[in-house]
Amino acid sequence: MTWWKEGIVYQIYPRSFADSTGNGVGDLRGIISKLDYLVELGVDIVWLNPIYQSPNDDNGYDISDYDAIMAEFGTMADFDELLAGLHQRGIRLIMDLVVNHCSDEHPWFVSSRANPTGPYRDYYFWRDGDQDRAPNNWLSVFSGSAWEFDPASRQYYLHLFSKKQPDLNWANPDLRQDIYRMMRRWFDKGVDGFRMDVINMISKHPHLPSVGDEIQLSWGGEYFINGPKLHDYMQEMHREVLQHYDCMTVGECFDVDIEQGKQLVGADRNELQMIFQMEHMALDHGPAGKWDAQATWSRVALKSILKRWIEGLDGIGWNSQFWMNHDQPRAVSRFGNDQSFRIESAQALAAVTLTLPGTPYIYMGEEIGMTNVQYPIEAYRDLEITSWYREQLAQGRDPVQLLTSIHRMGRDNARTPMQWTDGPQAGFTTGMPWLRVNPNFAQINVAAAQAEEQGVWPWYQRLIALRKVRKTLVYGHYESFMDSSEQVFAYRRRDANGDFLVLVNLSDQPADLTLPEPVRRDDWHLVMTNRGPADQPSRPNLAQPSVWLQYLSPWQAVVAERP
Ligand code: TEU
Repeated sequence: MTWWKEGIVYQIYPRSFADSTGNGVGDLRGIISKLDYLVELGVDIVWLNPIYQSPNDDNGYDISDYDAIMAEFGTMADFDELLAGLHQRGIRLIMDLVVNHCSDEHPWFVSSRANPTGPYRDYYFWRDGDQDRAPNNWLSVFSGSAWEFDPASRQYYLHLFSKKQPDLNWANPDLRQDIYRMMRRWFDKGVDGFRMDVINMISKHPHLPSVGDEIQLSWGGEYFINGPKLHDYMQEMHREVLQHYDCMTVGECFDVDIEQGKQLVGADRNELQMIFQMEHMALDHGPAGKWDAQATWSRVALKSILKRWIEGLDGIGWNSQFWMNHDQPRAVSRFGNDQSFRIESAQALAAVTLTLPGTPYIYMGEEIGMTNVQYPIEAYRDLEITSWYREQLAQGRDPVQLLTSIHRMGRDNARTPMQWTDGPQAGFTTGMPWLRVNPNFAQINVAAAQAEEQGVWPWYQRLIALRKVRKTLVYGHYESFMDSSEQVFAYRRRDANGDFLVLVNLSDQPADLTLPEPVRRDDWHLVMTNRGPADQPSRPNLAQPSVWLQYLSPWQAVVAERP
């Protein structure tokens, strides 16, 4: 079954999607109330961010009970109803598997910390150190040292993320079997797969060595990303669990090159079916990483990254296509133009991910062109934002500069509540939302977007419908043109069942089209475009000496087909 290749994924961040109780936090019954919306949009698979019991230090990515539903989100009965509701509508559900770490409130860790000689001590990384000298100089992703001192046992434990997210020791076979048993329980409930959180971090260098001169806190990625046993663990997980279910897996993998990608998703590798390669998500990271407010990015580099991954994985594995997720800023603000061309640029970005090879992922709100926000610092809730801001402020950085970076790249940009209507709190909640609603909800909301015939939502709906009926857009050969153009992303998708030409102007200026002769001459008929005279003939023949193949308007996308 290749439903996971042909399906279109819609990512729901449950905390911000729809609140059914009025407590200001999205929940499972809120999602249940929107199932017909998902059918109307046309998506086939839902990826749900973590819904398990959690103290929410990192909004559910710190799990204290893998088998219970977070109380704020509802009950297991609500989950069962949600899953049944999705399946009744032909929509599959993939859950978020967070097994590089768990919560420090998980019983395993509580026991591990309390009993240095107990069975769970080795489920984590406990190492000697003294009060002011951690076992190594690794940095945590969420600022500061990756080690936390435990006065009772006078040892440190490793946490690559927050100190409430202790890393699990995958070298321990008992831990691995506990994880596999948990996965089977969710599969046996009918779940259709997993998105696997930072899964290529689960194998650490056995000696956990410091980086460089040991004194300076440094990023230790070389010692825990794509580690020595990663493939052993992934192939064991496949043997023990995944091969026994008709399921979908997608691994969140930082710092993976094509060769490493092939190791993870090659059809004969029996590991994962696809990964999120994150290279294009770091395009606008500067020397200071993601928070560098002055960093810019190039469209040529963006296109070459996407092309490299398409061609690099072609024939042996599969690919995912996405512009954002719950950790990234809003796509139309980052890669489009949310001021002068918000609708057109949102449409142009959709035209790319929904016509490229690979499984397309739509993050909730992308389909209506939701944008970044500029809140005062006290309005932010994300642990990554607040810990970075505190650390940088302590180092004497200018708060205005820091806020500029947060406005540009902060994860809460993606986590503001879904904007359903122009009513109170955008129809997300009848209470006070856990995170402020974007003030532009009066203009940007589902109800308004669905009513806008030439707008973003109908464009997504039509593109999704096109991809579902024309499998050439899923499986067809990919050939790109105009690779050196800083404006235009141009490519052809063809196989025995179809021949499509996709032309997208990813810029604010008109763009000349310099397609190679044979392509230019071919008899292209327009399938859809987001600009140009609304009264154009339904399917003008683009091969006529017409303006269509001479230039594209700003953010114009054209999908054409050779009949
Ligand atoms: O993300 C991994 C991660 O490093 C990101 O949080 C990173 O900070 C972000 O891409 C911006 O640079 C995963 C989850 O997606 C994230 O939500 C969790 O906070 C994190 O792991 C820990 O589980």
